[in-house]
Amino acid sequence: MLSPSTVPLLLSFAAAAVTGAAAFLALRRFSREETVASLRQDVRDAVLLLREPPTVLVTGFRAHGKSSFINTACRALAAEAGPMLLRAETSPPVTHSATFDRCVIRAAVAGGGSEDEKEEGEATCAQVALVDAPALPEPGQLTRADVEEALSGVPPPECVALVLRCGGPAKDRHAAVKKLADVTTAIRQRGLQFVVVLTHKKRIKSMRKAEELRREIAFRARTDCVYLIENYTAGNMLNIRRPWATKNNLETHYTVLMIVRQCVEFAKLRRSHSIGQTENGDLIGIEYSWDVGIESGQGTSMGASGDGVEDYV
Ligand SMILES: Nc1nc2c(ncn2[C@@H]2O[C@H](COP(=O)(O)OP(=O)(O)OP(=O)(O)O)[C@@H](O)[C@H]2O)c(=O)[nH]1
Ligand SMILES: [Mg+2]
Repeated sequence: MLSPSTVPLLLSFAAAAVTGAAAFLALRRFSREETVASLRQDVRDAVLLLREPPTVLVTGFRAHGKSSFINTACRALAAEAGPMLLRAETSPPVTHSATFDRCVIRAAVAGGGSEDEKEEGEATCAQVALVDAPALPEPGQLTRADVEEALSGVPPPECVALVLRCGGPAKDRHAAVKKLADVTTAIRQRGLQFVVVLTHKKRIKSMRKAEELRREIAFRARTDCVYLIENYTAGNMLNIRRPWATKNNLETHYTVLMIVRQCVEFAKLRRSHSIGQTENGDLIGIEYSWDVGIESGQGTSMGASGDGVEDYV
């Protein structure tokens, strides 16, 4: 039984513990915000080193979150807060692609966290060109020619972000994953590097499941550049307390900035392989030594025999 004199002592211990935990959480949040700001600054520095904005093609199957990924990237790159601004049109899954035409969204990259960096950011314009493209045909009908067509549009991509939904019906997901090896082979044969973006991360129930999925996709696509992300969506705007405000999520911010950083690096690498300079500093293209071209067989259904997947499992 506690004596009455110990109660105030216990209460002050409890208060101290709560204050300590709150301070620890605030410190941790502050340091995560600092990390995001410094990553954004790193993206900005890398973009400014390239003389022209890098061009990233965002492609994938219908309603897997391509346009939402672009909106998410724009928000994180511009360090926006408050209402979610939609640069690319999104819609709930329907029978046809919500994105009809290829369009280029120029995402501005803000400076880091400090006032000096922000002022400098406003003065020098750093941009990343994100190409929002109509969806690839459904996995069952996808041909090599379809992937070729997606890759050969204007402006020519320097890197590809291949968007795949984690959640959704298992049958659809399985069909999309089955085609992954073929799609990524076609991208590689075009001399392009790519990242795989797995959207709807919250649908994955546990960290273990998320890691298993990441490994499986990495294995099939033969790349380590696989990222899981929960996009910001129009649905996030329905905040009862503050209507139309979308709360920023540090994990989403960090992931999308990491993806863009990787794409910038791939674009830089591609330019160093493909671009020469004339005497007056103009850029000229030269052939890629590692672009082996697409094999014949255009119009044939990719992996129709079911191969191209089993090869990797
Ligand atoms: N919960 C959740 N919903 C998402 C995510 N990404 C996209 N969505 C939702 O999925 C639906 C389709 O998203 P879009 O961004 O329009 O997909 P898309 O790939 O551009 O679609 P098309 O242009 O029609 O091929 C929308 O209702 C989005 O709000 C995500 O990471 N999490
Ligand atoms: Mg779209």
